[in-house]
Amino acid sequence: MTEPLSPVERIKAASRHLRGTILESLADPVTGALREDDTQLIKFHGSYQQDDRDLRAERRLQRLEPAFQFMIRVRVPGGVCSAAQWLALDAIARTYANHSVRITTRQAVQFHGILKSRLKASIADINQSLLDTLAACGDVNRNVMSTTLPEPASIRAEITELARSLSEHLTPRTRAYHEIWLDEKPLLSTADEQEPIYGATYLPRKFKIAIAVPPDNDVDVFAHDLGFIAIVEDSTLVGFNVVVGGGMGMSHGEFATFPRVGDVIGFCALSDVLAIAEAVVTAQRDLGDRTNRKHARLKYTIETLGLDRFRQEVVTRSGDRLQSARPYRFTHNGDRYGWREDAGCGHCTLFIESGRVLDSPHWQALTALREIATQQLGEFHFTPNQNLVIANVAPSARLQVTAILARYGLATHATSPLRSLTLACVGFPTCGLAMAESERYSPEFATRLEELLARCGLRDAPITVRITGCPNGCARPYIAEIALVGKAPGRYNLYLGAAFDGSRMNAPFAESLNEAEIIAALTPLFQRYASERTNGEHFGDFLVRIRTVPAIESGPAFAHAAQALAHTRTVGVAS
Ligand code: SRM
Ligand code: SF4
Repeated sequence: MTEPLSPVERIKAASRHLRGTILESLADPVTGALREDDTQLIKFHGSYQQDDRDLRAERRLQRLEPAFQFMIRVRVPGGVCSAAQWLALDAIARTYANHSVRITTRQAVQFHGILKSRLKASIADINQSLLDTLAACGDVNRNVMSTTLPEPASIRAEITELARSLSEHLTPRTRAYHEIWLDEKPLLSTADEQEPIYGATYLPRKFKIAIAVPPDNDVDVFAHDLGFIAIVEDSTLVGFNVVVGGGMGMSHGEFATFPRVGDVIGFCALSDVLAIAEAVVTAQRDLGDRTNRKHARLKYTIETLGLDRFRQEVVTRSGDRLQSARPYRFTHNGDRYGWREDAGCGHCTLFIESGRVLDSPHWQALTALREIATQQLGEFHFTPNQNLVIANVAPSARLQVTAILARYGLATHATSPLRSLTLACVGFPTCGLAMAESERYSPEFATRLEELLARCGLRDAPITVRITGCPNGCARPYIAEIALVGKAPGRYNLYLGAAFDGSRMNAPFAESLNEAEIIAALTPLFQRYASERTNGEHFGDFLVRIRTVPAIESGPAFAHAAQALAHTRTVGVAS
């Protein structure tokens, strides 16, 4: 018996290329929410319906509907934004949203707290600035990531251009977006409207692409459905190794779900990148699981088919454009902070804790960046690690930028290497899926770890730390050396032992710990690391070498380890 399609497939199919009844939902003054089916469709337009979870209980008591509000995600391929575009984002944050701009783990930006009545104006203003939100969420290709790092500038320019081309090539062709948000005259009939790459029901699930340039793996290329690893020979970009099948999401206690690092399936020439991307996307469109959304990402398609069969599919669909993979080596993860010079310009990477740009009593980030943008002192590049580069600053403007940053309390460096390598997802109060605090807890947890490291003589140890409020993995936690994944308020599962460069996953270590228990678990490990590590050995590799955790190389092995840990706990409770 064939399984029925998942309910979202029905909604997509009936939506007339993502129109649904969004216009009617927006016009309804009785509620701050959308009609149920439209809450699915609006994701493709770059927005999520949310409610303020801090207010839920109180509003329930008052018999009010939840405090509905919307998150808007702006698509920014390669994270590149002009000063004028930043000014538009800043104005939207202060006019329609909660007075903050949130740089995401995918080099995009989000606004939170937008009321339904202000959604249309917000999206129109974003488009006015020549950015958009179409396909920032939904079952389509999402914001394409590319490194903000590599010198020389010519390679970075090529990579950024490629990110834009991939993004453009894989953007849905529906006019629904323009009709709903930008007042384009509606088509008389959508029957002839074409979605050449996606078809009427788009992809089975979200799809993500990143481009990395060794030795930096700042984009976490192995966490993506499709990754491109640049191969530079004699200072020329010749092509890319192709990575498929990465993904982070899983569900606690559901061992058929797991994170997975992608596999390198070959090399393609620069001119073949779009063809390869289309081949991978259409293979996933046709072969992905549309019956179960928890089994619908490309990583499960590959686990089901087998990597060889999937590779063959890509070869066939792309017209035989895959060659043997070429050698590459990653040595660095995360961003490189402070000023760097290249092509006669300065680029200043700022540390923005958890990507939240706002004005507070201690630092006035919105004000500082507005001043830099108003004076056109540089461009704004969002990094894959929630930070911001003031890019392409002329030598004559460098002192001005430095003075503005200092005046408003913005730092180029975090208080420790560990904090600079810490990512946290949004979590409470906006994320509907959060089980524990993440962004709001992360600074405090980093302080606890800094104190512990200092006590162990490891003050300057570069260790990757990621915190998420639930197992969906928005801060890519399963490739961090230390990860906290929310289980319940104040309780986290602890994962340890990923490779520093993001190429190997961590392993489940302990479940449902509170802060004191996490610190107690890490203390002896840091102490041993301080005295027993070899020269240059990273914490994750050390934990694997001393067999504190196994080296987890595949998704099913991760699930197996999680199951074994859960079993130990159950047996422990029973006895
Ligand atoms: Fe994410 C869902 C925030 C990057 C895996 N993610 C969500 C939602 C929309 C919650 C929801 O579905 O209701 C979160 C909105 C929170 C809020 O209030 O803003 C959310 N995800 C984020 C961001 C903002 C986290 C951040 O702190 O920066 C990131 C936005 C990226 C962007 O600009 O496009 C973000 N999400 C990621 C990543 C990391 C990445 O893409 O590199 C992942 C893991 C990689 C992957 O996709 O496998 C990720 N998000 C998920 C998942 C699990 C998907 C899965 O395969 O199981 C969900 C839940 C879902 O899709 O059902 C989710
Ligand atoms: Fe929300 Fe979970 Fe993603 Fe955090 S990891 S933003 S809690 S969905």
